[in-house]
Amino acid sequence: MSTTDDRPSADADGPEEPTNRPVPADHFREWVSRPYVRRIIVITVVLTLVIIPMAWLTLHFMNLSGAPASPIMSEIEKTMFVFTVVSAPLMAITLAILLYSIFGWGRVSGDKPPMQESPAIRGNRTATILWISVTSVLAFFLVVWGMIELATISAYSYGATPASDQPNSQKPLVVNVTGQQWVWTFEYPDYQGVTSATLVVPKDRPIYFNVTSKDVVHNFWAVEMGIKIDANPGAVTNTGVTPTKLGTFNIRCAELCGLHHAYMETSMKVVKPDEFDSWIREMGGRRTA
Ligand SMILES: [Cu+2]
Repeated sequence: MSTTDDRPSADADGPEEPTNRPVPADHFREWVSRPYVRRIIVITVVLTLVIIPMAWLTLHFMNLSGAPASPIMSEIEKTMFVFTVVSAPLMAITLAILLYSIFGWGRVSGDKPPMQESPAIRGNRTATILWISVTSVLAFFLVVWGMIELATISAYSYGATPASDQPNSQKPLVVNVTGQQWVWTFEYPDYQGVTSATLVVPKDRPIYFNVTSKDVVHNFWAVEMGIKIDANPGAVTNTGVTPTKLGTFNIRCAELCGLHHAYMETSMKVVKPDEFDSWIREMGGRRTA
């Protein structure tokens, strides 16, 4: 009963099932119209429509800690969301093929011969042109978007420009950040060198950070602000941000730095400008610049 031409019996909803018939180069349309190809396309569309709201929900839960608390973080989140949306169909088609391979063709047992392999569409001109143009457009979009966002974020973060050279009418608040195993220290050079284990800053004022380390490499990460930079021993790195939301946010070390790395965290309090001034007075500081 079994010959190489045996196929599983055709089911009610369509006689077309994968066979090893060759696909001529101009028969791409015929291939696309096959029931199993059409089913995979439908699953891809459905999964895409599921992935996009899931990405939105993930962002929503991430933001429960207060993000985005700066224009930088808003830009980063926008980029994460847009990139997830444009890559959702690719993730969906991969999952669709995987799921259909596992469940769509069913289990083969007994006398039933295994489903024969579908013919390759390798060398098909339509498929090649479609594949190359779609991926090129996607890659081009990601590069252009990425470069624009990088420039935008650099402009917000003050990059490596010293605080005194800022064109901004509002003078940035300088904070010297020092990492050491396993604590952070914040010094305010404009206020007689007030130091604190908690970072307190006024809202809506640019903050300029000089970051360094006393021992090994750490990484200063102000989570909801969207800034992160290495703290290297013997060198100073710079970054900056303008907090635009009142509240208490997280500061973490983002570079594995030893036994208690996971506990190397503190908080960042963004307060109203007058509250900041009274905090400085409480700390015994006075404006020196
Ligand atoms: Cu560390």
